Parts: sequence; structure tokens; C-alpha cells
Amino acid sequence: MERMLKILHYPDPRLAEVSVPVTKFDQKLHKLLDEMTETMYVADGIGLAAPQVDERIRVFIIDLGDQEGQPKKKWEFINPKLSNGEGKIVFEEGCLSVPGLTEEVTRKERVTLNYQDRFGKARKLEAEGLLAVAIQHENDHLDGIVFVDRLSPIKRRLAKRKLAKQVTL
Ligand code: Y12
Ligand code: CO
Repeated sequence: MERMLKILHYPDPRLAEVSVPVTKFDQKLHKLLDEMTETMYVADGIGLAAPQVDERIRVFIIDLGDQEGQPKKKWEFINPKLSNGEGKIVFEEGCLSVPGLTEEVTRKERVTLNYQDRFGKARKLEAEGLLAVAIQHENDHLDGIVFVDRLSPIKRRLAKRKLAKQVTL
């Protein structure tokens, strides 16, 4: 059992910072990835980015759980670079850093992601649908963007008021 990491909550200013690339694919990185995985599972999330656990590096993980017949798979993305976005998809997003709020966000339907695995090996993934949404949501965290920032000004204001009123544990 790995250690549970503390998840920062919006609007913590640390969530608004831009993260730096990973240069060492060592034991320390592997430990963080394992602890992030445990934290995501315990919190019942489907994605988690390193800055959400106060580590400003370009790392995120995704596990969508069982998806229509496809077996469960945990993805680890390090130093991701998004390209070739196509189409539009609207999805009701939530975030472990924004408990108690879900809102519809428009993203690209298909994306290509170049990234490295935990050993530094270069990899490429063509994703669509929910996986593409999750990748864009998590990649935003690496640039200091939370889904609330992607809402229209009116919806964002309402969302912020709702969050400010709510008591978080
Ligand atoms: C699609 C959209 C967003 C992502 C990013 C990863 N998001 C999550 O892991 C969301 C977790 C989440 C958890 C919630 O709390 C519970 O279910 C107990 C939740 O519910 C409320 O806050 C009311 C919402 C989201 C990936 C793919
Ligand atoms: Co998030």
C-alpha cells in the first residue's frame, strides 16, 4: 500500500503554475507515479496530474476503468505533447481538485499525444472520445489550467460562487 498524497483544491494558486519537464526517470519518479495511482484510486478519480499533488512536473495518469468491453488500463504520461486535435466533444467534467462541481466543457474529439513512459521511452498515442477528453483535461493541469478556467465567464462566476460557499473537508 502506497502513501496517500494530499490533493490541492481549486483555487489554490499552486494549481495555476506551469509545470516543468521531467529529466530523470529514476526511482523517485516511479515512487511518485505509484503514490499518485494509489491516491487516484482511493479518491475514486479517473485522472490525476502531478501538480494536483503539489509536484510541479509534467506527469499525469489516467485510468478510465472498464469502458464498454475494453479492459481497465492505467496510463502513465510523462512530458506529453498534444497535436492534431480534430472534431468537437462536449463532456460533463469533474476534477479531484474541484470537489462538488461538474460542468460541460468542449474539447477536441480526437488528439495525438507524444509522450514518454516511466523509463523515458518515447511513445505515441492516438486517442478519441473519453480518453481524449481525459488527456486534454490532465494536460491542462500541467499548464496551470483547471476546467473551471475553460467555462464561459458567466458559468465560471457561478461556479466560483458555488465553490466558495461550499464547506470542503
Ligand atoms: C473526463 C473528464 C475529466 C477527467 C479528469 C479526471 N477527473 C476525475 O477524476 C473526476 C473525479 C470526480 C470525483 C467526484 O467525486 C466522487 O465521485 C465521489 C466527483 O463528484 C463531485 O464532485 C460531485 C466528480 C469528479 C477525465 C475524464
Ligand atoms: Co483535474
